[in-house]
Amino acid sequence: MSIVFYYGSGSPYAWKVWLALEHKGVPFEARRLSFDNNDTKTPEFLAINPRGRVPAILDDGFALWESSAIIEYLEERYPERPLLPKDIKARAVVRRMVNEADNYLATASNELVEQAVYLTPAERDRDKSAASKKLMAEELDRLAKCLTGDFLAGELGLADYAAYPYVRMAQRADERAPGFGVARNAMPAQIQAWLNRIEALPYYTRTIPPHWKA
Ligand SMILES: N[C@@H](CCC(=O)N[C@@H](CS)C(=O)NCC(=O)O)C(=O)O
Repeated sequence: MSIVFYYGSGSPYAWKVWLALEHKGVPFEARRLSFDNNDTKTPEFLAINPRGRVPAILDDGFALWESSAIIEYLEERYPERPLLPKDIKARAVVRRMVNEADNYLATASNELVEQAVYLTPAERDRDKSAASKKLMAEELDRLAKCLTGDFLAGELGLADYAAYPYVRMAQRADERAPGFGVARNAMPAQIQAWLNRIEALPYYTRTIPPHWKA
């Protein structure tokens, strides 16, 4: 039986898992839950993830949530096409980068999205947004320094999938409310080239939030 992957369109946490699933090449069935319809709070879904959040997976009856835990599980359960390097120190570095993405990059990106996408123009706070843009710029500079090759930690893998959605969401914020996010051409050149490399992956288009394509 293939893995059931529960996601919400535009969730960076779910996007990370989707990219990891595609990288692994394991069969899975993606089930989209609507935030607007409160699909994450139905009794059926709460039986899978009592926190009522996506992503979550169901693998042969085993339910798991929290994006980082899901990815670590996938890596151990399906070791082919690894997401992490073999070397113990290189693995630790990737895990550190995942934590940095989930803590610092995510905070900056989520705040930008909040201002640009969820608030009305009248509710937006330029000072708050400027502070998040500054944080985002600092994080992008850190990431740019990691890009000595094509990908963040040498080979394409988890470090890239963990960071990509937050960076792309910061761009999305700018597309939705110009000036409230980070336009791609305002990002460091190395980051722009890296985004292009991720977006050239053969499975990338499948992972784009469906409502962006509508
Ligand atoms: N720490 C969680 C965060 C998951 C999360 O916050 N998901 C949001 C979407 S981005 C969600 O499902 N929200 C639904 C809700 O709050 O009702 C992870 O890494 O999986």
